[in-house]
Amino acid sequence: MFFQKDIETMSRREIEELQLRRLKHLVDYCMNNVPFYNKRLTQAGVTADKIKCLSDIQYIPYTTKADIRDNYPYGLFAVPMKDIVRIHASSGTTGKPTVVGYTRNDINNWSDCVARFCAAVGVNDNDVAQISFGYGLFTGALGLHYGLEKLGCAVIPISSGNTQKQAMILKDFGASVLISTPSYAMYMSEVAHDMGISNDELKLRIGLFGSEGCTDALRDKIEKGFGLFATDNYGMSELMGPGVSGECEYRCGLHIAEDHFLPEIINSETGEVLPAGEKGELVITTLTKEGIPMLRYRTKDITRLHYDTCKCGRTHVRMEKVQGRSDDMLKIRGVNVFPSQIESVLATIDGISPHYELVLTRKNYTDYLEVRIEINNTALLENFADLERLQKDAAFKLKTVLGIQAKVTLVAPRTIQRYEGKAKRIIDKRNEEE
Ligand code: DLL
Repeated sequence: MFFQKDIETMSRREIEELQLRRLKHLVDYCMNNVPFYNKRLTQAGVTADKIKCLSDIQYIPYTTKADIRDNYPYGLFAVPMKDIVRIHASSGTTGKPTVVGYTRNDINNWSDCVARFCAAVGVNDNDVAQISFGYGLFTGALGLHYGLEKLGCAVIPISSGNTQKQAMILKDFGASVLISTPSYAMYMSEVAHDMGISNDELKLRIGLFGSEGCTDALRDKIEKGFGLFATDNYGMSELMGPGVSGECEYRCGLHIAEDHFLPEIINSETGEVLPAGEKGELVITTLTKEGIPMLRYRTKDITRLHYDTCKCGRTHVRMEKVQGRSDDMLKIRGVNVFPSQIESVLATIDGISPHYELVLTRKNYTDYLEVRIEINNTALLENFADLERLQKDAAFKLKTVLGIQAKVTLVAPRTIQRYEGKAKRIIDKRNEEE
């Protein structure tokens, strides 16, 4: 099923003409409304009339998360605050979040993009959709909410957490579509079965999962666990939120909404643009965003693009499932966590050394983070009260900055392994459970 068939099935020529027109306008728009871009573009000698074809995009400098951070909170906004109707944020690499703002048009385009990928896997106005993403600064819940409402679904904004209640509502309210991270869906299906709820009592038929990767093995388990058709969708707050791309019923890649996003694949080390079909880092230019436009934003997500027309009839390019990151960002219970954030917290605490290890585990399909920190004074080991105070202080500060609970384990001086080269601080055991 299509939500905007004319757009979703445009010929390649039409798509490229539209993209070029929008790209030229965007360059002008950024030049005139965002001092940061004005400086960058001027330094690079780029003006809208120098962009003659799509490949001329290569002359525009990349934008990174650090650029957003350096202009915290609103420095990259292209409109005055009176035109912003929504603000979201995601984790930055330091304690400060990455802030994004939306105009009314942005919200409208965003909900179109979300409605498209929902319709593409068969969601329609008869559906009852349970949104089990956390409502808040995270883009997942409200992004799906507006898109599903636009499609005419009955939305249950239950938010995340309280899993037994989630399972009860799934059954009692007759939800036919579930929206969550894949790991939370898996956990919820186990809780539902433990509560004695069988799939026959549920009306679930489609899962719209995203915000983190999902292996084929996990997808199979969720499908069996809940008796639904599990689909993947992708996005990020800096670009909009969910809705950048999503699978169709054939699940052979995620269609990127190419009228709003212009994708490129680059070599993440050299910055060189790679030919179609090669694997590398996804770079996206937002073609229509008014609130906080992004010129060649480096997503750090590794994937590959396929331009052949899909069996579903959609012509918009498909990206393969995200295959990893070119930086060290971790997704823990759907939340972005950077080891550098943890380091910045630890640096503020007296009594601990800069040596630490992050141990990630998964139990009941839920991620757990343990931060093992070395104390710097053996004498502390003798004093239980001081140790406990230190541990609580670290746990509290980590929770404030990361937004998720971490278990803090203090260990004796010189017990964490030292490395001569790049330190290996992350021990990820999460796939051992699957
Ligand atoms: O996770 C937006 C989103 C919400 C997408 C709900 C889909 C559904 P951020 O919190 O800014 O935004 O995190 C963005 O999450 O760069 C990827 O590394 C990762 N990610 C998002 N979707 C997927 C996916 C939202 N389907 C970061 N598969 C991105 C793998 C994903 N990784």
